[in-house]
Amino acid sequence: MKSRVAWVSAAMLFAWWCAAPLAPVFAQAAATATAPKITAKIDGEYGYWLPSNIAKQSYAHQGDYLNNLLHWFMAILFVAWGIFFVYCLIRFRSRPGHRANSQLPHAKISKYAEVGVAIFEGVLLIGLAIPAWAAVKNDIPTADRNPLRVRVIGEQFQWTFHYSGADGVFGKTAAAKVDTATNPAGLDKADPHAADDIVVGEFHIPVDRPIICDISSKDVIHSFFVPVLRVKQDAVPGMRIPIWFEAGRTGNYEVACAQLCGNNHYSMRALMVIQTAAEFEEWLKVKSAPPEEFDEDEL
Ligand SMILES: [Cu+2]
Repeated sequence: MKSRVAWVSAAMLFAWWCAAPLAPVFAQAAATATAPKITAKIDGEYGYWLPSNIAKQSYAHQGDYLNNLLHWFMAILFVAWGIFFVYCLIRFRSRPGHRANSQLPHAKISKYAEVGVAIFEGVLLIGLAIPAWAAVKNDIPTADRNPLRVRVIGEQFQWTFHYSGADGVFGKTAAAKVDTATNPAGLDKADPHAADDIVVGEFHIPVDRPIICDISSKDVIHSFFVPVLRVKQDAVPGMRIPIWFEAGRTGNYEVACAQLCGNNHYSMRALMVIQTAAEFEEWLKVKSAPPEEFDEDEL
């Protein structure tokens, strides 16, 4: 009897020990269950391979090309090495009259081959990868191409998009003014430039016009990810990191977070609406208009 009580107590203690660390997780999940939901139909094909590519900037297409090339290259390597492996298993197996030898051969040729591969990889990194990445990050569209600048702010677990409005100047922001529900960008309403600023949870952009996004985060590291535009950039607290792209097709697409940023990371998504220039200007006008005064006479 005594031992049964001891066993039950031990089992209960063990269950509590397992479940206790989960309590804050459940509490946080309940608090953030109000993450924005996307009800619009998402365009673009999402199949077994990459999603459709609607980007106009060249790095998006070069990336897809390199991705395809590397997969074919790896497929050929995989098959070739597989055949060589099976050949070696049979050729050097232990059998009557032949003892399998586990000693590595000390041939000079393999040492030269290894040094050659290391030099080749160094050339690939310094001569190809670093210049390619520098071109993507540094060749930002200049003012003559009339790029649209949008601030993108990540937080657990939503994206906020801040537009400068008709005056083209962002209003002042301050961390002390941030309120997730009423002022997610921390806009200083006293600043005259802030009057026409637009802060929304939906990402509206015009088609066929370069977009420069300044990515930042309010809490942990997130990652701004638009699969159909081949855009991915970490959002790091305390930094404002630019990334640029240009959409070539209108429609509804999805912005995701590509950095495991907490237990509701899966729900950190936003609707991206790519519109014609006229539709986008109309949307800007409607959004930046001051709220209508309440008129008692109209009742
Ligand atoms: Cu995130």
